[in-house]
Amino acid sequence: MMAAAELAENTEQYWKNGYTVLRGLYSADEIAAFRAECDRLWSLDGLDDDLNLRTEFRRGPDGRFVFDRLDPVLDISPPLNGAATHPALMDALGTILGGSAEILKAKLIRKEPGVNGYAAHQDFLYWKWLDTDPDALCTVVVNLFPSDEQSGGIGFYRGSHQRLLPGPPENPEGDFDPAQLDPSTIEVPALDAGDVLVFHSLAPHFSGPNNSDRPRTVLLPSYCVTDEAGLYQRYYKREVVRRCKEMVGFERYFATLDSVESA
Ligand SMILES: O=C(O)CCC(=O)C(=O)O
Repeated sequence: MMAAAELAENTEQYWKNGYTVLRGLYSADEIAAFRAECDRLWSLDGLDDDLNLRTEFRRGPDGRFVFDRLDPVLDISPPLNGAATHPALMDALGTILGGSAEILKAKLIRKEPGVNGYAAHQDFLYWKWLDTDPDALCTVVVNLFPSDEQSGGIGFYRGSHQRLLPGPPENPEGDFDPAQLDPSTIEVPALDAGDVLVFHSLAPHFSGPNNSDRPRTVLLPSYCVTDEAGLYQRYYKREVVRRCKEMVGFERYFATLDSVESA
């Protein structure tokens, strides 16, 4: 467990800046075991199948689709489930958020060298349907390798987590336009393997491409302070239907299908 004084400082930073970094929650052996587990997961049969609803793709260095995330992941990975529900983490989250946290969702993102990052957004935009106070929701980033700006680490606009920012005029319900925020508030925390970022559901964040020569692998569980049972089940039942309805992640499948039709 973390020392109370250190955790008090983390709690203050979290509410002031919208994020904080927790250190020393996992042992070096635990991190090594999580990495080995990621290698196992990445070699499972069928991950590269376009119709696998668990996997999503991103554009790689040569413009081709590369498989970059497993979402959900906890149900097929007891070790990563252990990471996301680790007593030291749950204890720290309880203090920071001021109440007992339940897992909402969890994904594993492995950003290979050269692979693109994620445009600026606030997670809460995607969770409006939960009808929950944004202060009750957060995301945790468990870093399995060192991460910084060069390797495509996550960057934040410090202290801009007070409200949901509007999208651009042509898409007011969409992700906010980063031009409305002050670029001098951007920080990309440099993290060691095992460091844990915790960020508020309204914290505006983004990431760049991985320009390093190592994968930047992170486990990203999100949590909610709630008494409601079955939140995780509710989230993924809705998410699986959404992906099918909105055809999320099927781009490569459709491209292949079109080439078959015209052959
Ligand atoms: O892994 C990354 O680089 C960013 C991920 C992210 O921002 C998200 O999934 O919300």
